[in-house]
Amino acid sequence: MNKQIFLATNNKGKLAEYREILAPMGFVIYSPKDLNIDLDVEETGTTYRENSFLKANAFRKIVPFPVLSDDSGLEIDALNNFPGLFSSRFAESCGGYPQAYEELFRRLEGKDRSAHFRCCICYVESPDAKPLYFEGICPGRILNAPSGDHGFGYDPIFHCDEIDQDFGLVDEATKNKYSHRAKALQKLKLFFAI
Ligand code: ITT
Repeated sequence: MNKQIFLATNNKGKLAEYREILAPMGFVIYSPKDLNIDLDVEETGTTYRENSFLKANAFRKIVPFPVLSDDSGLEIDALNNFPGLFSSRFAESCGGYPQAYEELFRRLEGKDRSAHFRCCICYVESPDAKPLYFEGICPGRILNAPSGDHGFGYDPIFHCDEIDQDFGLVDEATKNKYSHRAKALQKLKLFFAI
């Protein structure tokens, strides 16, 4: 099988995680930056699936490799799964992640802090191929204050239940075993039979 894959993301944190998880299986992951592509796909979908397809499909039309895309987010139970699909846009609207953490802490005062990360991967092998989806969830809770600075995005305020550790404090290899992305990628690996 073709072990060259294009990852349709402009998020450096995601790219690093895909490389770390897939490189040991011999995959070479290209990013938009590697191919000098400057494309930011508008996420007009109302579900992770729709947005992941929009990204994979837009890039698959212009690159010579099978494409993976990743639409993901942090869903907080007490906030009706907010910021969810808007996780990236919410941080931007707050002026950055530290401000977004503070705003979430404020909204969560006196409320239950259960939350989970969700990831939907879309795989489009060829321009006319049917898109395939692989999903993963990582349950946990929102901390009372940021902890550590590992990972990216909302990692510093997330405590992962499965390993009983803060994502802001764990090393890359540990996050990449238990994260929502790791779980979605495990399903992709089963599909690829690798
Ligand atoms: P691309 O669309 O270019 O891939 P993006 O960051 O805009 O990059 P999304 O629209 O899927 O991607 O938004 C996902 C956001 O959810 C991301 O920017 C983080 O804020 C958050 N997020 C997703 N996975 C995360 C993780 O593993 N750790 C921390 N935050 C995460």
